[in-house]
Amino acid sequence: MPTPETGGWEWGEPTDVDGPDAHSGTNVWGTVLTGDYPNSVCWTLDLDLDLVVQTPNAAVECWLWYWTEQSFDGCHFKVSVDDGATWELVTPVEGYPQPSVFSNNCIGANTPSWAGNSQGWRHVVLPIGEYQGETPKFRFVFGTDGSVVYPGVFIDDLRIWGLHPPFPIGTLTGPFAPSPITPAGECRGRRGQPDHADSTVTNALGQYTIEGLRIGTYAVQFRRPTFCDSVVANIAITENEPPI
Ligand SMILES: [Ca+2]
Repeated sequence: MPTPETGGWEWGEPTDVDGPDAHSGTNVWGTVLTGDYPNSVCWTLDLDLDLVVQTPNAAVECWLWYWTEQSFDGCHFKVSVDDGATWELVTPVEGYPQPSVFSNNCIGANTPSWAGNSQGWRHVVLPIGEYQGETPKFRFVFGTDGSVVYPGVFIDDLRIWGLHPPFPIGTLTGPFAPSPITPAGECRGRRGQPDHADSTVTNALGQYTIEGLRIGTYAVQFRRPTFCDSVVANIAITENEPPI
């Protein structure tokens, strides 16, 4: 896993008597591990995994402990899908406890955030399924105003679900042969219907297209619905290049 960009965040064992022990193990990510956070800071904790969001139920899950000045110091979670040029706020399943925080450092007016006192560790789930197919960067943002400080924000046991290494995609397409003695290419799968979830038949006597296939070599079986014979062909799917 790549080393995160930390801003002012610290990794280690928290020792502030007013702060938490780790949710599990010994170490956490925290704003300041030994005491209160400073005034007027904008700290970002970035994670760039270079992985693709694969499923609609993909999510970031973690445990959070926070104690901040309720309306003026806080933290939230953002995603960038344009290599860090812009960042979008991600809302946790249970929502942010403070709908309006304004630190004037990182956190602009009326921004939902984790702020106030969490009263212990809280389990947080951040849905990222809407970024399916994207390769997002992740960021915890922590901002404070010019006065009044508290122990801060602590993150532990972070997991991310539904990511996948990027892989190139190809398309299988070809003609449905009208000749009854030419089974290859007439149809794919059973009863002339391609069985891939993303496949479409544009014309029963025309072309078929199966999109979203990972590149590689596949054994493809062609079968006609009223005949017992079939043909198996090894077909290479190349990136964005129809193989046949
Ligand atoms: Ca403050």
